[in-house]
Amino acid sequence: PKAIYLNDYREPDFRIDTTELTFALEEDSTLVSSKLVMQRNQNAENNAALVLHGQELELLSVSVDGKLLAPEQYEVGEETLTIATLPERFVLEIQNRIYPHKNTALEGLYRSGGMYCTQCEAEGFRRITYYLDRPDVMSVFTTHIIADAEKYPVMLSNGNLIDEQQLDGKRKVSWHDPHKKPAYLFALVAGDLLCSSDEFVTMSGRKVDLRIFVEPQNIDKTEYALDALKRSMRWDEEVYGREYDLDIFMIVAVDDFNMGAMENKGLNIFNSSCVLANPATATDAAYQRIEAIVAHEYFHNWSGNRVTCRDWFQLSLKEGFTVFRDASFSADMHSATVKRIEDANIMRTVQFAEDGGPMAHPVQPDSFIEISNFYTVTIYEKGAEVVGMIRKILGTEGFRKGSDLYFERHDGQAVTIYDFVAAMEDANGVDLTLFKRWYKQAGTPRVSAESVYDAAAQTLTLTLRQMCPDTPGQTGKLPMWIPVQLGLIGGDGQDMAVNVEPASAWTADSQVLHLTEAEQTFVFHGVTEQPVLSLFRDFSAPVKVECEQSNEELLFLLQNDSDGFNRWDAGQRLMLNWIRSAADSQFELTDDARNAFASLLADESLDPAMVSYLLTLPSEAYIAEFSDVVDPAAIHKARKAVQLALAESLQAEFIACYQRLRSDASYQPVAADMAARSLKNLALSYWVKADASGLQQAERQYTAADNMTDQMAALVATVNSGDRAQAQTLLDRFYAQWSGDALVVNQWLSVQAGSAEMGTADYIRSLLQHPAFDWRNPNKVRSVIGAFANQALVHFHATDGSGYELLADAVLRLNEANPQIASRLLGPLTKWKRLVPAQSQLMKAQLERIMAQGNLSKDVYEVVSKSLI
Ligand code: B3K
Ligand code: ZN
Repeated sequence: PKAIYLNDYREPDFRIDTTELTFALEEDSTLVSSKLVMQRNQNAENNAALVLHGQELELLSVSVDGKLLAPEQYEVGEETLTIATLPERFVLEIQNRIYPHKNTALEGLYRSGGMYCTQCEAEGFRRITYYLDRPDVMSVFTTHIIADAEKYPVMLSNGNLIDEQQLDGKRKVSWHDPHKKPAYLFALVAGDLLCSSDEFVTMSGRKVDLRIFVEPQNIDKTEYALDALKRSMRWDEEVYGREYDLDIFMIVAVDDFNMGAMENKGLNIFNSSCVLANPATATDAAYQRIEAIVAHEYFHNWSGNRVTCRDWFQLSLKEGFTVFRDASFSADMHSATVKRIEDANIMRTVQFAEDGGPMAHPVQPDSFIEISNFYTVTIYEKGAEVVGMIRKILGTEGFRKGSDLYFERHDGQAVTIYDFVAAMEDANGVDLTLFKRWYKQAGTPRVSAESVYDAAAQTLTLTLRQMCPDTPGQTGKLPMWIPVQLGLIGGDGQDMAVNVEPASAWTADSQVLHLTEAEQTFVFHGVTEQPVLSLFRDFSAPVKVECEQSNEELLFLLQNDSDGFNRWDAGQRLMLNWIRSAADSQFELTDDARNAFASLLADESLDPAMVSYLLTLPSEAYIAEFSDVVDPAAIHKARKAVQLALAESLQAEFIACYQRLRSDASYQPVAADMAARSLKNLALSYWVKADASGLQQAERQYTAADNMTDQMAALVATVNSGDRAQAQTLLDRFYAQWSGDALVVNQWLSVQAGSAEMGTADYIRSLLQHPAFDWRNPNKVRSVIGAFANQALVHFHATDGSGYELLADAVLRLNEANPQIASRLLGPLTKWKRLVPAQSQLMKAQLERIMAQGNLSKDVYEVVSKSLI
């Protein structure tokens, strides 16, 4: 397999003005006819040949301007169709056959259950027909679908329905999308589906039909997504001034889907787990995920569809920006602080690990072998953080001016990340040249802070140093522009008013200090007493911070910081210190710490969702990020010791908190109730650790629950209590109740597979034999293998290597059938260099075993080969 380089980008030689597709959906195959009205581009050489992309297509015929070409007039390669001699303008017609029933990669046109659906991003359209399958080729699409009228009463594509005809037993429908788009945004669906409808009136007064299509058994699970969609549409109008542009917006839920969802123009296709919910079957976390993904895909209509990417190296242009947009939306719908905590957690556990491993890449990569491997936390989440830093630098109003200019300038175009930055610069008269290093340099910068207080001069001198470690292919990195939002807190717990020198490095409105060099010293004046420093408030930059602060100072920040994010962060740092000091598995809380946490639990003025995060221990994955050599067994033991100490010393407070937050009101998926449930269920999880009365309460909650949030929380608490018999009793009851609902069964699988109490490799192998498991369904693979390798870390890292072997077996099994899923599963094994030597060798051996197999897909090959360097 060969790498593709950004530097090799060339404009396309041809364009496709219109694309007319006809799909005849037959019993075992599909006949695709395409009619492309094409032109040679001005800059193209006169004799440039037309090279179309195509994969696994059975070519039947090619004609140009109505004349059938003889086989010697074109050349069919492994993944191309080349036509050498062509006029300036021409009509190209191609017929080919494809086999959706055999498509297990879930890219292109495939079957999921009884329905047909498509997934074309990034390069799936070439599995449908020969085409210029690249995002800078945009065309107006018309789609005809012909299929059995009874089996496929619903037939959908992008845009508006323009025609419907009956043809003896079959039906033909035609859709037309007036907006030019690249092929990756094409979609087709056919099936026996039901639909929930609603409508939305846009800010200019146009009525838009909203429809969610599902298989009949799921029709009672669409209400929340429809509501989230309407709120997203309104929010994008109010916050970004963006209005929807077609008369209809459709969402379809499918069970077999590689990712969460896809933003096809006017016809979003969703993994059913990311759209279907009702109180009995979906947890609060699922509701929030659905809200965020519905919003994300909808927001793509502007940031992605109307303004798209020039090439796939620009993927973060649409993904980073759209994640940033959906995060702001979620922050507005729930608690902004809690949303920031959740996002920082993902960055600091998953993204920092990626950035420190063999697959580290810049937000704008220079090369890739398989683009599917680059739908990463770096492109998505770090890309969103980079956009967030631009907003920190420009302020909310300046940022909005920049986004207005970006949409206005580039509507209908396929552009680059630097076009986005240029719009931000031009709208604000700011030079972001230095800032652009965030897009080109991989790796997580480290920032260290040292401060000296001078009581006589009433100054605090702060020295900040940054360095960014080498990453594969990148050494000697340059300093980045790092916005450091900060505060100095006085003994009364209040922020001090300060002046900073040099003044040019300080934005007083947002309390942001601009660090732009490897080392810089700043002097704060008017500092009347020795302050406690609160750095990187609101997680103002995706960096690792090194700042010596005592446990007393951390406790002070936990209790007093005006920035909610840093309150939480101080608590995490404190708990991390405890866990590191509990290496002999013994730990006792100091009275001060106990009292501080007790008062947080009792403080009814605080947002319960926030308190729940304040009392949640750092995850094992996060703790691992702080070890030079990772010992998963030691981390697990030490964390457990601290957990037990908290559970025992705060038992009365947890019980009181639990009782206070119990509610007999019926379930509603609204922010305030979700927040209360999250703290109540956190309290329960500690209570079960403290004594047997907790386990009894968990069973009572399980039995009484009228909603999945409380039922699942009780089940998880019981599974994690270590009482295996009671865990099995509830697991059996759960399965008996829910075996008919695939999405709920997936939750049941992942509770077991991801549990440190249950998820051993042997147990996982037994789950893989369970009738509820199915290798063809990505959600099930994620629920079992993904949960095991990413959550049950002590078992994944079992000393006999059984966990690694299990994962490698799964990768090899899926390598050919579904390369994207196979490659994604590999993540945990790629971290082998960070582990203690014995584990490290065992992990490496499994990577080598995979490498030794012939026929590796590009996806798997790229990750394994880069990991072994
Ligand atoms: N753009 C899609 C991702 C497609 C993944 C292709 N392998 C979902 C999203 O980010 O909205
Ligand atoms: Zn996206």
